[in-house]
Amino acid sequence: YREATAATNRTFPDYFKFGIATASYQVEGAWNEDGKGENIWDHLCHTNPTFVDNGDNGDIACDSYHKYKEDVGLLKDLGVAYYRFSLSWSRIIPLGLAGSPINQAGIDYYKNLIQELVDNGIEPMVTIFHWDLPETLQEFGGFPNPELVEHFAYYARVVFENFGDSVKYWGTFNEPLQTCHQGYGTGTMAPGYKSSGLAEYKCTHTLIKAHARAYHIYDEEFRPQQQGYVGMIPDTMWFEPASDSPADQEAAERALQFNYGWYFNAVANGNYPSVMIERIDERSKQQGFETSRLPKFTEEEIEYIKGTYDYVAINAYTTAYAQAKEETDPSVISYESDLNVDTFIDETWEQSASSWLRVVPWGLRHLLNWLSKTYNHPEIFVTENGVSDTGGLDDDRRIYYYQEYLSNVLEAILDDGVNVTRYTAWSLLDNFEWARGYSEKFGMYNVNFANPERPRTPKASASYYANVIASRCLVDTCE
Ligand code: GBH
Repeated sequence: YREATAATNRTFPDYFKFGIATASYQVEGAWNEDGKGENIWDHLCHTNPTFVDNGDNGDIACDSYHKYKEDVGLLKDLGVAYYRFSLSWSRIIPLGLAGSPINQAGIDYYKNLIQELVDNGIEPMVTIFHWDLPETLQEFGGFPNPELVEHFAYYARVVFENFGDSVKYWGTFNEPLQTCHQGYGTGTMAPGYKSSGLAEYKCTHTLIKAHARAYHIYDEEFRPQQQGYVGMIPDTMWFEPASDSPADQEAAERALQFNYGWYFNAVANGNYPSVMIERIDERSKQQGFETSRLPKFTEEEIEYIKGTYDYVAINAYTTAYAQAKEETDPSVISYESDLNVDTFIDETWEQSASSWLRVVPWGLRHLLNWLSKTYNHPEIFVTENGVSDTGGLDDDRRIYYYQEYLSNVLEAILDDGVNVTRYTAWSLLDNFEWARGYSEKFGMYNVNFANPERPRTPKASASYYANVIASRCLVDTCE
């Protein structure tokens, strides 16, 4: 199919699993059917239609709520070992509140989907939260309100109880960086709050405690019977030092810590990265705060949070250069100035349909090596990786992207000794790409959003991926 290079003509080890992902709000539709409650994306799209390009919303999306059997058929055609999808909190608990009523129809929908997967030999990998917070919880303040820990604990228990016999791989939070930084910092995602350097730190503080709480609930109440695995699913781009200078090297490491380490250092070691604590404490003091803008975990909390993961996950799409810069005005209150790193890209890197996403395959290999080194050689799952275009079935550039990124995964495994055991493509279907609506396409299957039946059509990348999975090889012939 494509010319073999040194990297691409070797095979993936037998234990290695290929999967593909979606998320509830992006594909399900049925936004108010069968008792589902409103979530923050329903609310945002309906009350502020200019927030999303073209006034798009997820009311119908891919209609996977009704077409899940067909979706499982597509997964079967691909030959994936597992399907990573997320649960809609407000479909299961319409108000979201701890102790509030459970919607049986919502439970049934996911039971049916899981059964259909199991019947077809596809393992379910379930994300508990992928950004669609019940609107009622947002009215109570959302993630910056510490009460959210209790609401999430209630929700987590309900899903472990109902689905845990069949689900062995759980992810608590998808890309918590986006939930907090974009949701409550830059305001570019629902609920759209702009409180950089303030609410976003409180958001993260609550979210990490909620994660740890769910992990312990699983550990104590469900793991003995269910024998599954629980992790968090953070994301970062790779930050490549702009030069060999110690200042640029340090800037790149600091950027990784402010993005990935903000979440995963807490999960692994019980606290925020020391570079975050030092910088934000110091800047807060200069700014006249009595206590740091970065909340503190107590010793007890640190012990409780430390080690709450059974695998290390990474959503990774792209790369930027990182460069040291002069300290900006110390009075500025924002995450960006707390971090204080210049980032830029190489304009020759291939573009996608997403402004933030350049095609930089080698970045993934660097990132996997960094994760392995930073977190003591754990088992690593790539939980999302993929590329957007503006549409069309002959998606040649998507095939190129997958081949080259997977080739770097293979080199990380075979040449660098990184223990990557899973790779998850984003995404099965063209879907609701958040603030970009339906304009950016990530799917291996095209969805015709103009047709009420939402027909799916395989793109060339679907048959490429099916071939890779069947042969465990990225080119026509492997050695
Ligand atoms: C993931 O986010 C999500 O998990 C998934 O739901 C999504 O569909 C997929 O990837 C594709 O985007 O607008 O300049 O502020 C990927 C990581 C990082 C992508 C933040 C959007 C916002 C850039 N995201 N980014 S900007």
